[in-house]
Amino acid sequence: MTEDKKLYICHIRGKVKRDMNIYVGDYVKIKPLEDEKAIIEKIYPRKNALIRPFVSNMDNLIIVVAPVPKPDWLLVDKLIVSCYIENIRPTLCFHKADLISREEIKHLTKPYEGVIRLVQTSIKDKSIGLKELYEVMQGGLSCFTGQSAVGKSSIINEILGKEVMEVCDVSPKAQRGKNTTRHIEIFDWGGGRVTDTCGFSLLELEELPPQELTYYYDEYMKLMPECRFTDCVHINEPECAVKKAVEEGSLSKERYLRYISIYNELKEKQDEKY
Ligand SMILES: Nc1nc2c(ncn2[C@@H]2O[C@H](COP(=O)(O)OP(=O)(O)OP(=O)(O)O)[C@@H](O)[C@H]2O)c(=O)[nH]1
Ligand SMILES: [Mg+2]
Ligand SMILES: [Zn+2]
Repeated sequence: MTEDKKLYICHIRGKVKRDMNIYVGDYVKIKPLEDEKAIIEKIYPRKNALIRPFVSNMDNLIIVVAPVPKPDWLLVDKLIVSCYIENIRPTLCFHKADLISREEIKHLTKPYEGVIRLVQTSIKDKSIGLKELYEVMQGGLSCFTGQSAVGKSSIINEILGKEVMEVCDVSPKAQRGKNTTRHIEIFDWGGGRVTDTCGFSLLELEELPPQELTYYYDEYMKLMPECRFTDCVHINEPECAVKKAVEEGSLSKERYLRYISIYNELKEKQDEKY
């Protein structure tokens, strides 16, 4: 799509493709041919990119969870870390908020309070949260991600006021979704651009030294000056302020246990390498 919003079906020059993978969201230089066709001649440097979802140049990543399917919080935590590594603003969107009470949602999202931006939304009960979501999405490119069947495509259709994306037609009673969305497309919604993506549940973090994981947990960084060791990773060290806060209940134990499991995953990767 050009700046004047003209659409071209593009092919990419072999040489360009060999040098660099092309992402959804890339800014490119094109050479128009006849019949709205064009050739991509160059991919401009990107400010960020993720492999899952396969999108670049994002401003917001909106991580969607819902009461059904059951939230995969490990996936959420990994996505938050990926955002911070790539300089993307994460937002946690608790969707299908019409299905459970406000108190239950508050309880479920408590570990993220004061950590990342939170919104609650529903398209069945439109009085819930859509306004806040639009505020989050102002300007730039917002990308929706999360497990299959949490309602990403339903939200995109609501934002655009028309059925641009196919939505899972059966109510997903089963815990796992059906992977209805199979392509990624960017739309203009008036306040910026937005893209739906394909649902997934497995995410391998990019290479990151395990001892650096703590830098991507704002709530741990705040306490770190109180840890006895300046390079504390909050696992086996004595006199650790993070562990103390977890024991006392002022930090979420679940999120801390997931932190340890991500740490171990990164450590294993590192050990494999050397
Ligand atoms: N109760 C309730 N159900 C919703 C809401 N939004 C979506 N759903 C239902 O959730 C199901 C899944 O919606 P989709 O929009 O297809 O989910 P998705 O996240 O795009 O799924 P994938 O494309 O497979 O990744 C559908 O049956 C929707 O009708 C909501 O606000 N409340
Ligand atoms: Mg979808
Ligand atoms: Zn510590």
